Amino acid sequence: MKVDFLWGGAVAANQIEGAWREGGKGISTADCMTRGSLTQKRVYTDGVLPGFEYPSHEASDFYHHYKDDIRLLGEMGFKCFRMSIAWTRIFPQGDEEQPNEQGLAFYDSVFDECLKWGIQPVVTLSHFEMPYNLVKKYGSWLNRKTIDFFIRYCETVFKRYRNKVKYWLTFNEINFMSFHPETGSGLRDLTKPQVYQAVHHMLVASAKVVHLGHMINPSFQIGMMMAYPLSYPENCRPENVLQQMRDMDVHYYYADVQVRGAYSSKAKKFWKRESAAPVMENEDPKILREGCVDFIGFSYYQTNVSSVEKNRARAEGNMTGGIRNPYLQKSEWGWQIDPVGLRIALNTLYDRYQKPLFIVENGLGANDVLEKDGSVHDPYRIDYLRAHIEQIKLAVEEDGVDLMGYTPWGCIDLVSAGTGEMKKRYGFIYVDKNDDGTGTMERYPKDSYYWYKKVIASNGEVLE
Ligand code: BGP
Repeated sequence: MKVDFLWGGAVAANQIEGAWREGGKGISTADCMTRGSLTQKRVYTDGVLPGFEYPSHEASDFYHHYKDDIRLLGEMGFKCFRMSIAWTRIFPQGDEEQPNEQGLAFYDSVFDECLKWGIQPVVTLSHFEMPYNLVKKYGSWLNRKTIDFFIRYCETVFKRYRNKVKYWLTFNEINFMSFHPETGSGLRDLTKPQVYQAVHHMLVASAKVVHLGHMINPSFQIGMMMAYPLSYPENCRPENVLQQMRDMDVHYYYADVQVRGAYSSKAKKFWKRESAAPVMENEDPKILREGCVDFIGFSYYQTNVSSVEKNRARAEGNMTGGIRNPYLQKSEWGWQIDPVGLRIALNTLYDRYQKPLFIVENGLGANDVLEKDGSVHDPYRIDYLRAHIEQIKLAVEEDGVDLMGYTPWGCIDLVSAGTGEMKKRYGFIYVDKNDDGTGTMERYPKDSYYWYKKVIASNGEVLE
């Protein structure tokens, strides 16, 4: 791997910070998401209501533990740390003229701590949350005004952290953001035209932010972030191959704009077929053209199967489920594990866009056990990550893919976005916090912590 390969891990503010009302923070959409489970969906309530459990309110309490947490990451040898800024710490209501200094000061300290350990922050500007007030008062991304509020927030943090942060991502998993309540847009039950409209506003916002960031600091590297649920045709039946192409087109819709700076001809056909063309301003094509990203960040957890056949067995997955693949094992939460698929994903994305790639999420959610002596034995996680890193190396070294870095998801245990559970753990670092609210919040390195430390130290050579 390249000498400057960015080995690290990833988290998101609403899933790790807690302290939902401290430091002047406002209520975010993520603060209104209840706890769920594999069988019970999380609910987005109309504000924070009595009688509901909201896991983001305390989460893993990174807000009060960040120094120790970053020290543990530093001791593991992290080169980078992907995290997000909670928009509501900077603009609590979203529509203020002036930012909240306490929120800005908090992230100053977090970044300083990272830099002290030689860790580059990789910062997501919007990870599954936004000020609740913007949803209530303006209608979230359906309203073009939200673009301006987002720009004001991004300009504030770009200027403030211009010498501390080099790597930025605009919207987390933008291809899921507008459709699923757990992704924080606060929008539900949208019609097709509304979906395209909200997405258009987000794409314009993303492009404007990329352009602005480059003006503020030309050495900023600003990427997009998509979930990449690669799908395979069920077999060589041409209709299934065509279906696979159609299933992937849904995801390329976003990346095509963010990487190439314009909607594809196919996207325009979608609008026509569905009578759902978004309303655009005259300047929008120019904005999109001038706001192309520097790199492509993506999450990769599992693959799906595409088929026109009915009644296929189903599998769970990241936001969307899919058809069961008989060749693959599943995680405890039913996600299909496919390391070779990651090599295919890297090749496919690189062939299509010829831009540097960054795997900003990957990992295994599992129910870990904290032993009496403080150890956590997670060989399944090591196996999962090892198999994926082997495929990454093949993609880079054998296939020539340009890959910037790798940040496995939830490097410190945190709240699951999909289910709101703590027990669905991804971390190298165990957080003693249970779904029933018990636990000391103490941190414990798992076996995978010591394993990944060796992986980083050897730049991916030692995987045993
Ligand atoms: C992605 C999100 C993350 C994260 C991850 C794992 O969709 O970007 O925020 O949570 O998936 O999903 P889950 O938490 O549902 O296991």
